[in-house]
Amino acid sequence: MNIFITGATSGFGKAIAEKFAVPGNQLWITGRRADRLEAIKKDLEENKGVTVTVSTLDVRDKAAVAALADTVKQQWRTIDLLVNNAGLALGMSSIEEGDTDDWDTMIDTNVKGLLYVTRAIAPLMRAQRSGHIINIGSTAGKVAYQNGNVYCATKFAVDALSQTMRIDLLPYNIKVTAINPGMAETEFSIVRFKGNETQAQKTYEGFLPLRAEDIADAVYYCATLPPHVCINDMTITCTQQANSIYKVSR
Ligand code: NDP
Ligand code: 8X3
Repeated sequence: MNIFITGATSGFGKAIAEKFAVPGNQLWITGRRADRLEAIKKDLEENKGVTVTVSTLDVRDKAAVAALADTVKQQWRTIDLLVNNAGLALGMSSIEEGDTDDWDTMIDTNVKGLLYVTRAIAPLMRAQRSGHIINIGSTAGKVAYQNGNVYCATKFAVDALSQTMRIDLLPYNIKVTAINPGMAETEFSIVRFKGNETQAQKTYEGFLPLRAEDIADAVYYCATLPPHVCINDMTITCTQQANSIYKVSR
C-alpha cells in the first residue's frame, strides 16, 4: 500500500505511520517539523524495513500542498490511502472572549488544510478508480462542549465533509471514512494550552484516556478491510468517557 499521512510528527499521525510500517508498504509522512520527520523515517526504515518519504508541509499552504501532490503523483503513480490527520485546537475560551487569531489557525488547518490536501490528492485516486481517504474528526465534531466553540465547529465541518466526500467520490470507487476519537493523550492539549504542560496534564487527570496507538489500530482496521467494505464513521472514546445531556445554567 502507498500511504500518505498529514501531521505525522506526533500523536495519531506518528502512531499511524508506525502501524502501517510493514514491509510492502510505502509511507509518505508530512508535517511542519522536519527534524521529527527525519527521526521517524530513520527509525522506521532501520527497524521496520519500509520505505519512508518525508516532506515538510504546512497544510495551510495551498500552493505547497498542490506542488507536493504533483510530486507524489510523479513518484508513486498510485496512492492507496490518504490520512487527513493534521489538526489542532488552540485555547478554550467562551465565545465572547475567544482569540480570533486562534480561530483563524484552527479553521485554516482543520478545515481548509484538509480540503486543500483532499483536492490535491483525490484526482489521483479518481484516475486510478480506487483509494481510501480517512479523515480524523473528533467527538467534538459530534457533540459540542462548553468553550469548544470554534474547535468543535471545525470538527463538525470535518464530519460534514466526510459525508459529502463519500457521496462525491462514490462513482470512482473511493472509500471515505471518518474516525472520531474522544479524549486521547497526545501533544494535543500541550498545543491547545500553548505549552502549559500542567494544564495539559490536568485534562487527563483521574481517568485513562485513549492512546495514539488505539486510534492507529482503528485506522489500520478500516484501511485493511476487503474492497467492498467501507466503514463510514467510527466514534471511539476511552471507557471512562461518554456523551452527556444538555447543560443547565442554575
Ligand atoms: P498532536 O498535537 O500530537 O499532533 C498534531 C499533528 O498535526 C502534528 O503532527 C502536527 O505537526 C500536525 N499539524 C498541526 N498543524 C499543522 C499544519 N498547519 N500543517 C501540517 N501539520 C500540522 O495531536 P493529535 O495527534 O491528538 O491530533 C491529530 C488529529 O486528531 C487532529 O486533527 C486533532 O484535532 C484530532 N483529534 C485529537 C484528539 C485528542 O484528544 N488528542 C481527539 C480527537 C481528534 P507539526 O506541528 O509538525 O506540523
Ligand atoms: C479532541 C477531543 O474532547 O479534547 O478532539 O475536544 S476533545
